[in-house]
Amino acid sequence: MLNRFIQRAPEHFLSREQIHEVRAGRRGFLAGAFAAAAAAAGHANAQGSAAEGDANILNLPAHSKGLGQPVAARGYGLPSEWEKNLQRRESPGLTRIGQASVSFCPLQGLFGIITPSGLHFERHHQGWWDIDPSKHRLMVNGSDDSLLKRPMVFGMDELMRLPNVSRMHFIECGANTGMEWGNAAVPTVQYTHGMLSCSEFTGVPLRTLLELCGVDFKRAKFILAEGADGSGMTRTIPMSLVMSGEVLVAYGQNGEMLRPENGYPLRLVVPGVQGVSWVKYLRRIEVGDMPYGAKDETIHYVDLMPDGLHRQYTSIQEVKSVVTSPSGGQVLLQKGFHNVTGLAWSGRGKIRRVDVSVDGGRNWTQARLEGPVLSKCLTRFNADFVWDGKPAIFQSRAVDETGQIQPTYNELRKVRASRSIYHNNAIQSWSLEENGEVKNVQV
Ligand SMILES: Nc1nc2c(c(=O)[nH]1)N[C@H]1C(S)=C(S)[C@@H](COP(=O)(O)O)O[C@H]1N2
Ligand SMILES: [Mo]
Repeated sequence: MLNRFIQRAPEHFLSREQIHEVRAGRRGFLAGAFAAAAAAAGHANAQGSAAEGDANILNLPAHSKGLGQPVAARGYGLPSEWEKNLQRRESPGLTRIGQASVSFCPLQGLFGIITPSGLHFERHHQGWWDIDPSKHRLMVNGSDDSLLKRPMVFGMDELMRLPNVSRMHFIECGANTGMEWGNAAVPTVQYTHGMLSCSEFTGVPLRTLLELCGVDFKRAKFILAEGADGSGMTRTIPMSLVMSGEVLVAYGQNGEMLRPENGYPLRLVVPGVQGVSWVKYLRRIEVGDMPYGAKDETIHYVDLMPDGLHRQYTSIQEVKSVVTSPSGGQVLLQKGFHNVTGLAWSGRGKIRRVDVSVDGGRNWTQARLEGPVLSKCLTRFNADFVWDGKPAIFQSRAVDETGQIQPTYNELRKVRASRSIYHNNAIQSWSLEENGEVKNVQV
């Protein structure tokens, strides 16, 4: 369809005779006779118009005639050689050093809702580490002794003996789409929306640990989470989220241990809340009775409002969606049918509905939500599009189960102006030009 396999011939129609030749070639080979294959190869030289057929199927390549690789040639499997283009990518010049930067997830090339762990976006304030799990500890304490009876220090083996749960959730950096506040700034969905990923996380509900430590839940209203890396990452999280059982002290990601880039061996999972609260290399939880006012919640991750004041503690990621394909930088090679696909999510719960427009928001049709549709998780949507060769503008607009609707840029700027960095959930537009190229635009 698009430029994922640009070398693939657009048409695959074969004549009845050609189909017969292909089948005869296979049988002939099995019988030890190569005549049919040779004839097929001869035919392949006459490769021409689409109506002639795709000659690739007429050849018997080496992999049809010899022995393949043995088992366990790779103890840990890797993607195909042909998929090398699908990579996390840095935005050059975004930060001075790579240790305080972001790598963006290639949303344009992914299917379904789960992000392969090796393509999960990365955001480090001071670089990543591969910490020895046998030496890692998690301390749970109170801001004063009356809030928590038994301060405790857990090793990984102790945590992993406790009852665990596995849940699928998205994580989105609060700064995702932050470069687009003023105008269309970056070319691809990888850079506009790629600080977004979704995994199945496994861990112990934080509530379980707090119960073990004897927390006074009537008076303890907040927790502070602290990471073990040099960034001094600390965030306040309201106890109400912890009490819901959703906040996890997680060690598992997509069936295996967390990747080092994503906080190995322990990270906090705070469903629906911006990524910065998902503290990696988690080393300490403190229970308190008021917000901590840490640096990463007072001067960073705040919203600059039209009156010049900053709004703090806007942690929930509001309803949002994006068409991931066709998207900026891709090329439609042909007129006719194209599947339009994308992702929708909300920090407030499930996605109720996604509408898609192909004319810049004048007309909308309801997209198909592909299951499962889970709370605070990515939801995949699909819609049909038949391209007549004329320009088009793709948009998607999500509605969540609380009735929140994703705003247009005009609607969002009326409330938030355009000098913010964080929490941009506006409708994204991709313009399809007559030559098939797709570009980032704002309408
Ligand atoms: N210890 C620690 N935790 C951290 C960070 C960090 O730099 N150090 N970055 C935060 C930010 S801003 C985000 S968006 C998420 C990114 O998680 P990821 O790197 O697994 O995608 O981790 C958060 N947790
Ligand atoms: Mo972030």
